[in-house]
Amino acid sequence: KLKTLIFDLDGTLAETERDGHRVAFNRAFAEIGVDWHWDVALYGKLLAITGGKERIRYYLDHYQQDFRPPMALDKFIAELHQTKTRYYVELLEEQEIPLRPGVLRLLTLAREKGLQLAIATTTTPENVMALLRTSIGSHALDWFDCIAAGDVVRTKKPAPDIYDYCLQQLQREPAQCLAFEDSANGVRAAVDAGIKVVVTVNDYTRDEDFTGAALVLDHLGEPDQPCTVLSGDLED
Ligand code: XBP
Ligand code: MG
Repeated sequence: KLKTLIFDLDGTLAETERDGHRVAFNRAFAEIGVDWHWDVALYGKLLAITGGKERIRYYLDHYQQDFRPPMALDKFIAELHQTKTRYYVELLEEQEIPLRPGVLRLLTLAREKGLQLAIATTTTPENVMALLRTSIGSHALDWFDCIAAGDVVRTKKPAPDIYDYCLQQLQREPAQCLAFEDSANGVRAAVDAGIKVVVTVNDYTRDEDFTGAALVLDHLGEPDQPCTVLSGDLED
């Protein structure tokens, strides 16, 4: 029986990538004085690599081969990523990125029905807190029994590790859970953890391969319809 809904954050709870993370990366690049710029199209390609630190490393390897960091590469990436996180949190505080359509309704309905909520994301814990705080309010942090984020696991999505971690923390079986994702990497992670997954696509992920997903939707917002996800068919 369905007990727990597990949500990805970036692209699923909110459209954080293009006007959030991407802008924060660019502000961090400007702060350290490099002329790198991730436009919307390039960022779309770089999204194939999950995790901000992993994405920066990939970019250096493939687009900036001549760059020599002023310190050990790992330290350089870690510091640059911390700067990026600072800009991302500032950006959310300046201008809220709203939840995607239907998300708040589903969270509210799930809570009313006694379902447990969790988050399994690649992004940094500070970013999860900031997004929940600015889009819903600080009280929303208490809605989630597990917030599994970032470096708490060694290998990020598409590896199933973050979902495995979440299941372990919650002492749940995969069959008791339903995941919500927006990307092929996220679907792979959930499916490989044995969890059924509903996809809500966005402009960056629309054409990706969602093999293994239980359902692919444009979004969760159908205000006049009963919420199909909770109506039972996925519980079998
Ligand atoms: C999200 C990500 C993250 C964010 C940036 O993937 O890949 O890297 O873009 O976050 P998913 P950090 O939605 O599949 O979890 O810079 O904090 O890593
Ligand atoms: Mg995502």
